[in-house]
Amino acid sequence: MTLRVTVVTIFPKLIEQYLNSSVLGRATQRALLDVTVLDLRSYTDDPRRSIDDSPYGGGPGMLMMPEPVFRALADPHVVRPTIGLSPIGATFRQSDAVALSQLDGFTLLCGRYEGFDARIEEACDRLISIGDFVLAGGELAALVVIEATARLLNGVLGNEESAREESFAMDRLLEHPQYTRPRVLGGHEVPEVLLSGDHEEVDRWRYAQRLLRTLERRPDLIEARGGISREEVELLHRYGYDEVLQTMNKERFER
Ligand code: 6GU
Repeated sequence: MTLRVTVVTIFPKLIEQYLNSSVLGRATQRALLDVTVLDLRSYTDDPRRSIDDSPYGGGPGMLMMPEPVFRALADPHVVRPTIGLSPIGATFRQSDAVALSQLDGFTLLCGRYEGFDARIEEACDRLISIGDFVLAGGELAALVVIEATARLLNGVLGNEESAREESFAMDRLLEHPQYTRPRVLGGHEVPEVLLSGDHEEVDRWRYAQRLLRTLERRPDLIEARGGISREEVELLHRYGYDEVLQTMNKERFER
């Protein structure tokens, strides 16, 4: 099945350029993804092709006008849900990418200027932000959403990557460290266990590394998954990583 995505933007070439490369180009070639880009300016009705106007009540900057957007959203290519890209939206997460990848399609509306006329926001089924910072427009955010979603479609990634994806989705831990050749680089050696050929031991070590990294770098993820289990504490203990456990409030983390 093909995921049908429509993007409404004033920079259609910017979107198309990126879509033709990388993972997204491959997904499109394999007919797993079909992106239609609509140029917002072609839905204007004045000779200057205006798409922005100054805000009522005064203040700096320009707002995206509602009429061209409403005309664009009436285009037969527009597949619902309609998602407005805006810093006031809900933060986009991996779980959202998973949910979008299971739809028949969706439409992304890229904002530019200081924001949308509020009636545009109301017309969208939902608003999405890609994080707590401000971009000049929604185009990069649209590409982020499309890439995060399309790479989850069956057949876009190889089997190996899909399996790793599954493991992240299930236990929500960061990736373990990985190494390729050379074995020794300026005194930094590849951990012995990875050369041992003992696959079960490698799996255990990797799991301990994932726990360790997540505890150190993203304790918020550990909290979100409800702490770490007794078996996981054991495992860290086995590899001598007691220190990281001691520096944390054990009560809070143990589940
Ligand atoms: Cl979706 N749009 C803009 N303009 N800025 C953002 C964003 C979106 N997400 C984070 N910052």
